[in-house]
Amino acid sequence: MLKSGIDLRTSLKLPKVGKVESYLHGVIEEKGVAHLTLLDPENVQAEVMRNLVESAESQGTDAFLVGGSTIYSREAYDEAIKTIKSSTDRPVIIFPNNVNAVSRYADAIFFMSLLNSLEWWFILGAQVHGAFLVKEYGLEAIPMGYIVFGSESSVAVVGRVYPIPIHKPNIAAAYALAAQYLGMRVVYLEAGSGVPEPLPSDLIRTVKRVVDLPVIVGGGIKSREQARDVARSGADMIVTGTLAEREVCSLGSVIEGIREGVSLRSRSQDLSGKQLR
Ligand code: 1GP
Repeated sequence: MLKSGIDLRTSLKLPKVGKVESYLHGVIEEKGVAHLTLLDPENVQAEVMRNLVESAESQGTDAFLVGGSTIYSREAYDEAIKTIKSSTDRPVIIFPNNVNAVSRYADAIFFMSLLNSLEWWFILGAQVHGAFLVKEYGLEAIPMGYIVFGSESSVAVVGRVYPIPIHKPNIAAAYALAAQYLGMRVVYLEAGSGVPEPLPSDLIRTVKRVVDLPVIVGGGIKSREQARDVARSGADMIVTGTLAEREVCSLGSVIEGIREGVSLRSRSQDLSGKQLR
């Protein structure tokens, strides 16, 4: 109580974890890993979007991300999100490349900072420019640290990334820990869409050992075995984009690979929860 008699204690309103983020936490608790299907409206024709979404859902995907490094048309983006929303009950989350990708029709947005960009715009500029729009649309914002590896992918080039070597896991872990200490609630380790290989297991393991946040891993995951290894290494959420767009019927086998990875992970832990290897 202040001297004036005005009690300010009730005025403290802290940001809450929203519905979509809680849902993702629930999926991770229940299944060990959440599978996210990424759709880029620039790669998927409007006519096939509905079938693709229904097929991904029937094969067990847990949520949809919508985004791509070169999206420019707000109208096309809005239309794609409306189609996806009307084809599934799973959450639809914006995975933005820029301010253009803030759409009122999604359930949530990964409010992300590209931590290893050399451009202020991708670290904080676009976020400042888009923040009021997110508020106006009532979108659930999920604060995320985005870390991009390699230099060949579209996201690395468009995002002016200073590439982190994939064989220096401690550097990646330091970025991830900085994200945690800055208050971000999820970290995304990105190999880049369509790259030949997913991120290596020791990189994912090291990051998981260091941070307490859910870790998303994506880029280059196209087979059951790759999905199994990424899940086994400790990823909490796994993203597949290119495979979903080109060969949606194979998503089921990636999701099976994830389940195998989770069960191998539990077997390699002792009763105190420590990793044996
Ligand atoms: C890209 O991590 C995602 O942002 C997905 O990558 O298209 O290689 O599955 P792929």
